Amino acid sequence: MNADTLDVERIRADFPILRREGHGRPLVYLDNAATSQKPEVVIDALVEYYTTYNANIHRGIHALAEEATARYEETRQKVADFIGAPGPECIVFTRNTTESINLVANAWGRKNLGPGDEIVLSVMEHHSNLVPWQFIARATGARLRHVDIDGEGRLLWDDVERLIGERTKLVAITQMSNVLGTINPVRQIADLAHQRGALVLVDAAQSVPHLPVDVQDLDCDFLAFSAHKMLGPTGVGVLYARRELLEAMDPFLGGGEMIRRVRLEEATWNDVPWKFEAGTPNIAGVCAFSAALGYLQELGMEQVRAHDLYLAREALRRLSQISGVTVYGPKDPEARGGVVAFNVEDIHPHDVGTVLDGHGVAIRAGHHCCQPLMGRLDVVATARASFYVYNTVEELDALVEGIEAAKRLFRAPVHTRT
Ligand code: C6P
Repeated sequence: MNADTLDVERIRADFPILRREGHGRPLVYLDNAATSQKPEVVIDALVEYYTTYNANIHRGIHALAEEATARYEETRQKVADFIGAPGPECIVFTRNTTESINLVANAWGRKNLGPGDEIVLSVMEHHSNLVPWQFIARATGARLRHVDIDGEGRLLWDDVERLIGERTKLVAITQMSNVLGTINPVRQIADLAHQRGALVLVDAAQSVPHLPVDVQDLDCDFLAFSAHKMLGPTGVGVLYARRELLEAMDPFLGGGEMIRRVRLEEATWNDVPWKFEAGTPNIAGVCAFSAALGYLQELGMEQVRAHDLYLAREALRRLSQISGVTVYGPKDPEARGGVVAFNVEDIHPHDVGTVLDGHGVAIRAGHHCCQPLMGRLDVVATARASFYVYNTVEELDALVEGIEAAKRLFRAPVHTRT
């Protein structure tokens, strides 16, 4: 697909923040893998909650509480529909992807892992899909194995086949790398893992916002993502899990809402998914997430993907024409999402980021919470531009201009006094 598929000018008008400037220039927001901006309908939905039906959920017997509960539970159904889950009971609301993965590591891992068992991860994982497994491996005696990548940042299939074996209990893998942009063959990995008796957790923090994702097509057992990367509010995460797994798992956090009956010395648990939602959740955030899902559904996830692909292709083309720029990840834009990590020869990525910021261009620079991957790429850090539905090719030109400016600034000849 070479043409743009979204009416980007119309979309941009829905995002109030895009009207502001960055250092006196039009804001060019290319840090969407960190968090996306929010359309007016989402901001309005937050205000609507607090101004018209603010109440705690599942507890009250008054009209406001009933309305808040209904809207919260409607969003659960909408999330289930968005990812093709069989029903709302498979959807647990958390704070973010990180908490969703920690929930599985604790509630499933502690019960099901022991010495000699193996958890297969990859070297491209975000810290959120590495550190929780390190905790659990230490607590249970399980062993961590890591699939390596090739020179273009794709998983080594030989490693996948070699490492997923009889001892593997879980494969936990990202569907789209937040650095390389690589889209991993999750369905094939799930088929192999299931043949060998292991479960599959998908870190979908970057994929659900950018690709059509159907958990039944992927045949995954767990899938985690965050609302804030897909036009929704911060503080709302999702864990999808197969119902029978949720039912067999012990709770993660204890407190109000997750119980059926409590005595001084013991308690029994609520039904799923509420068994995993202890305490008052982010009601406003969940209700406003509904508006974000509606917005994306109206655009169409196929079109969102096509737009990302269009920008990724254009970005790769433009960056490859700048001397001294190294781009990481697959060369084929079809094999990646709208994330482009790069370095400029002899200039620290933080300096690149600072110069770009001066041009009004917001990117991320650093290790992107992927320190092992940085080690594997043999870099300390990278710069990273990441796109979403409101970005344009003109903004890519601003990115290129900023990189050229950084090169001029940092490569200027050093004058010595004679
Ligand atoms: N990556 C980035 O700039 P949270 O913070 O829990 O919403 O998402 C964590 C997470 C997990 N997996 C992947 C693949 C991710 O990209 C992220 C978040 C951001 O790349 C912030 S570090």
